[in-house]
Amino acid sequence: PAGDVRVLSTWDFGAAANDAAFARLRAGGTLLDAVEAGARVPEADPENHSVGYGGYPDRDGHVTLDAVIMDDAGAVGAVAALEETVHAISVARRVMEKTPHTFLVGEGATRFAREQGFEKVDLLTPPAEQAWREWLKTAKYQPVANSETGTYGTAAPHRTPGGALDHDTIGLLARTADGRMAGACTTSGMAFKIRGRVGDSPQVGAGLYVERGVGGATSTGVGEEVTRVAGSARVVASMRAGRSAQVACEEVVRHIAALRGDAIKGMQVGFLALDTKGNVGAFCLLPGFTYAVTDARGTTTVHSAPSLY
Ligand code: SD4
Repeated sequence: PAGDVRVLSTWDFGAAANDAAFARLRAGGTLLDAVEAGARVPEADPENHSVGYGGYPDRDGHVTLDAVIMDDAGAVGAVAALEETVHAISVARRVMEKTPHTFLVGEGATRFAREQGFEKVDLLTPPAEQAWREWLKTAKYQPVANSETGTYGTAAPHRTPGGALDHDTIGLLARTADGRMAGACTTSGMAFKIRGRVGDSPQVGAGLYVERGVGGATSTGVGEEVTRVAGSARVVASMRAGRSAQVACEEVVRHIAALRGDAIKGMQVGFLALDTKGNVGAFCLLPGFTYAVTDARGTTTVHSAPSLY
């Protein structure tokens, strides 16, 4: 039931991230501690090719990371095009806590990470390098739903050894029993993107938005389609206007579909929302968007959120 402590996040790997976030709350951590701990799980996982270490590189072979963290009291920190650092979410948090700014990018963000003591790590793992070299043979930009490899990549969606589709970005939303909330979003962005490309994920209002007394939203999929409409801010605005978390997600997906028509054929965009009472919303363009919900009773993974098509 709604009303208790609840953590919500995108894709299958969200379950492990939720568990880490939930454990952090249980141990007395703050909401920011919790969403940071959750985001760090896929960031450190070399098997996850769309977040952090092991992420697919840009078209020049550099793994570049985007992340944002925020709470409902106006605390915000973000990084984009961060390199050679595993935990982009933690660097984002340092931007929030240690600087007067909300957003650092590129070389400056990477230098700031070093100043803050984050270890320099080569993020390009052999499998990710191999996938990039494969991609270079055709260098074709063709978005494919639910597949980070296929997104701007090769024809066939990549599958993990377990057979699961190799999914995207993690967005997390967490809520305590008093209705307070925080969120985090972290990604290596589109596989084989143009160097310098920044998606929706690190942008407040696009990849993530949290508002006190209303709720939060986060997105995954082709970031350009979310950025274009300030997607997560729009979901929260719809909730503020009285729509449920579910209807708010549906409304924004429908808005994108109506706005973009054939231009987004075959592309995935998905939103998750959590209101201050703990109600969950999830909606996407195409079938196949998975998410995980954790509360005191445990974690439930929903393998296919309702979709427009
Ligand atoms: C981005 N939304 O950079 C992120 C990554 C993602 O499918 O979810 N890709 O556009």
